[in-house]
Amino acid sequence: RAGTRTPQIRFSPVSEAQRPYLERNGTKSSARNATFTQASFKSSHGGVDPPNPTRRRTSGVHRVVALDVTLEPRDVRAVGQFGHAALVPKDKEAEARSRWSEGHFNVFLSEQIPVDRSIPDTRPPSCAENVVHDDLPTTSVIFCFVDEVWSTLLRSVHSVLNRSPPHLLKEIILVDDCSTKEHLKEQLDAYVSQLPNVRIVRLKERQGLIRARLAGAAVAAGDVLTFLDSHVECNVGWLEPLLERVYMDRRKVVCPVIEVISDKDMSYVMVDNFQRGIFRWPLVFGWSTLPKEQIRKAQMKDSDPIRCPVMAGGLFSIDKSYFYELGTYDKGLDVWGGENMEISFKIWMCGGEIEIIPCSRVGHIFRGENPYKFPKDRQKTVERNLARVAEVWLDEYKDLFYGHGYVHLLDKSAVDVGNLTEQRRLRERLQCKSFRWYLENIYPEMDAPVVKASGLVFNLGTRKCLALQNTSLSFEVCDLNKQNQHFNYTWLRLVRQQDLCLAARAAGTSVSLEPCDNTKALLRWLHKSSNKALVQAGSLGDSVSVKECAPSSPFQKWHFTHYYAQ
Ligand code: UD2
Ligand code: MN
Repeated sequence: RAGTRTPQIRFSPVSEAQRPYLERNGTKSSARNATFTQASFKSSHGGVDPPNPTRRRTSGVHRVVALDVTLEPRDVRAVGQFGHAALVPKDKEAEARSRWSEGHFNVFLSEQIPVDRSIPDTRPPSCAENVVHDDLPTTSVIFCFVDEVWSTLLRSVHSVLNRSPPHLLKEIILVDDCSTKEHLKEQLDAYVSQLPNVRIVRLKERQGLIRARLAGAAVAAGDVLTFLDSHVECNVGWLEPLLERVYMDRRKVVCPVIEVISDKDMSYVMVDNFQRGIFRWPLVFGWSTLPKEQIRKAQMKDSDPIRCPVMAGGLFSIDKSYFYELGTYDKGLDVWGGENMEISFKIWMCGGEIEIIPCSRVGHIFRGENPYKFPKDRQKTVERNLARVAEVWLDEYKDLFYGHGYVHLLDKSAVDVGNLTEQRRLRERLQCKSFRWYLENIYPEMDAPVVKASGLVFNLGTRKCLALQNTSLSFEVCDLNKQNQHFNYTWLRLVRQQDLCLAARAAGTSVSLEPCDNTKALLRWLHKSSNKALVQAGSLGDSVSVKECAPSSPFQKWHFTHYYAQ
């Protein structure tokens, strides 16, 4: 049975291979002998004090070990060696194309490239001055995967084995999230049994990446958990700088710079400096360059840690006990998506920090599509995850999330976001700060007005303003000093004064006032001339009643005093 043959490992066991390398180059011994004063420590750590000696017994420090057995690759002429682009031979193009969908990247080429290929050391030169402590915590590296391409999975594992100091690598845990190809399970078992400290956890049912990671964490023995996607290549010296930050403060959650392994030619591509993880509405992750002003003010070097409002999600190290203290992930998140927002908000709002460490670099294959199946509808799954995050963490800002295209999620009869009691209780127990605090302190560049418009609501026909008298609506001479003329126009398009909102029952009736309720469509008023929508929502007429839309009528035209967003 050809399909079940165990692939041969073509290199010597890693720990053996590393030892001669270390002795040959003397890296380890000279590093250990180096001594550093407090002052020199501070200057090489971006002004950060050394760890508190009363809290930890601190030993010396050493320069990051540039451990990499692949620096002298077995086969210098191999396809994709040194992270170079690989080329599909003309006569294999059809095959390469047809195999693309197995992983949504060039699976054919991945198989040609050695699982232990060498890649360029892309660390900024100033990383050479960085030092780390001799007694760093150990880590368990957790890869969860479902139907991952074999060659890529192995390359990920080997990159960790080949480029991590063995004494810091407690183990590698592979969590198989119920992959569907049976014969690959046997193959993987056989292959892995020959590798040092690599174990497999098999899930009986598909759990999704969130709960799969938790299954890995549950059996991890290291001090620190390091999560990685299953199609990565860890670069030279990637691990120590991450562990160093966690060692300095266990509430630091740290990410390597995520570089790009091309999905087309498998080349290793370096990314720009000073990139940080951010989000845009409605909770969409993105990258953005640090504001220049900030770089200049802080006199930042390209090797200094970068504070990140949110993490990409896939690659990070976190102190294990801190991960549990934070309540890990929301276990109600399914399959894929949103968990990076959840853990990011939780970390910042509950006293932690997220950093990208430029001296730690890991390549990742960014794929255009998920190569695995979603048990339920993909879009609905991701939306539901995000709604859970918004409901627990966003406070009054959740209107921005729903208002940016997710209004339909408010229809509780159509969408079941599940029970959130436990998550809300956790937030209370940890005494986490507000989302407003997070925006003001961690991500002040984010444009997040809580309402779209506010102030007086001026009517162009009557040249008067809306006013609330007792519980009915009337026109009054505009007066900024009168609180009963002040309204908000919310992200969900409600016109609201405190708890009362304007309602459009039916054409021909007067506008009624009802308790505000984001789920009620008849409370939504659209501004600007989107005719179709206007007709649906009705409009305010001259006696504050609802009429058919007449776009040219000044009595149907309104202005708020302030507009914060379109
Ligand atoms: C990014 C993250 C990813 C995750 C995701 C949002 C990076 C580089 N990647 O998407 O880690 O945070 O955003 O959720 O930051 N997997 C399972 N079971 C599943 C689905 C996925 O084990 O049901 C595995 C998958 O094999 C892979 C990992 O989870 O190893 C992440 O999935 P992805 O690579 O499809 O996510 P990606 O990189 O598009
Ligand atoms: Mn990925």
